[in-house]
Amino acid sequence: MYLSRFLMPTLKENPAEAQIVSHRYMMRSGMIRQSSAGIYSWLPLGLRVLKKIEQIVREEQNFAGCQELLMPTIQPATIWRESGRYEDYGKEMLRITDRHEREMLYGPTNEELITEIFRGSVRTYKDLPKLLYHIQWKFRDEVRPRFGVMRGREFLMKDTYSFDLNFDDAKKTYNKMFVAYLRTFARMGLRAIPMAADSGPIGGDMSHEFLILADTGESEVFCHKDILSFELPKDNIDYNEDFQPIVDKWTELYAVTDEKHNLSKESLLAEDLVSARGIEVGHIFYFGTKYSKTMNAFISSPSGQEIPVEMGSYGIGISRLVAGIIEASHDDDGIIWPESVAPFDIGIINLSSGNESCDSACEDLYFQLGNAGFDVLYDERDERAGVKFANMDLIGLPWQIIAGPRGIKNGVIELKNRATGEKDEMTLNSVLNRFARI
Ligand code: 5CA
Repeated sequence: MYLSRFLMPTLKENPAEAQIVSHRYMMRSGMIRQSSAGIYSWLPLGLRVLKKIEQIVREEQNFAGCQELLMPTIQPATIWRESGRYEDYGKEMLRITDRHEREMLYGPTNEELITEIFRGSVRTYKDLPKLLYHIQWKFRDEVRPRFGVMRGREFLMKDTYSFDLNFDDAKKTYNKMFVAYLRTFARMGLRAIPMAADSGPIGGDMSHEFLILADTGESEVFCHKDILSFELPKDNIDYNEDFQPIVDKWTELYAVTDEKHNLSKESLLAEDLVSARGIEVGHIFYFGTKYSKTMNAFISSPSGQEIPVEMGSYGIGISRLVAGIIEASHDDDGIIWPESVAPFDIGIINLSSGNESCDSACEDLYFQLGNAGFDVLYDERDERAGVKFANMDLIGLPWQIIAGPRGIKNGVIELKNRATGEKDEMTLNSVLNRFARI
């Protein structure tokens, strides 16, 4: 992509309303634009990151044995009346009436709709387990939408729903998702810590939030310091394994969100307790038969009885993660994207646009790297070097190729690593070879 053609309305100044660094950098780099309170358009740079995160989540869900489907954003009120949550959900639910006076709503979550789909499609234990997910926009009319996409009113969530025959199977599914979440967040360069949490309006009695620690986090959390250095699950994982030992390891030390904080029964030394702030990027729930009973999602068991199916749900805040990753990875000059979620892999800065040899070297690199499968953003604008450097640092691409007339005369460019700031002088060919090997 040529930068001159890319819609990236960068801002020099920090917008007054942006109180936390991720919101400031997302606005300044032109990733998002507010449409109304807590509702944003995703501009091309932001959408690229959102899609990368979505794809990592999708790959990890598929690998864990989940199937993707897509439910609508608008749901009928009838199913929420069946579960009893229509009134309970209160003002956070956006209620809509259609032209035929039918009550509808913009889904804040999908337990009811998936249960309705399940009961219409699955009748016997032989078809279990089932793990279904979608990646869809949600709407919650939050009292105080704030911090940009961190707490939006419209936000993108991955929500998985599980259906099992009995508690033991449901627990196995819960454990599988627990491990899948550790892996998913690690792929984005994040250490997300599972913490025992309240289940809130979703319900149920077993629930963990996954939080990344950050001073700007909205949640107050408490945990044993050793959890912060636990090893993440290994790369090659077999989902037929029993994950109880991994889950036990992560849950036996104290780690809770503030609603669950109670040290009265703990034997925890004061010096081992970390109290910190965190960003909730995922939340998993086991709620058993809460919805299947009220909504009649029954299956025939091996003994021929009709029994309510055991359920759980598992959410990841995909749009919140964009901001969460920035909170975890930035410096004073801007964002530092982990390679796995970067909007482009490489940025090329042409320090002398219009100079024939600079232009042709940059164009050559741009096309060769593109052909090798890299996403490249090429700054060929007629702008001052300082502006180009500042923009490139702000948007945080992992690699910058800096080409100036003096170097190009000798066939060399500078390769800069955004995370470390290290710069290497390299010939054009060695740059190409280097990326060919990645
Ligand atoms: N149905 C369940 C799980 S599938 C559910 O709705 N869980 S949740 O309420 O915990 O939301 C899942 C994730 O969505 C949260 O962990 C959080 O990362 C994200 N999320 C929740 N509310 C917002 C919001 N207002 N803005 C951005 N992300 C949000």
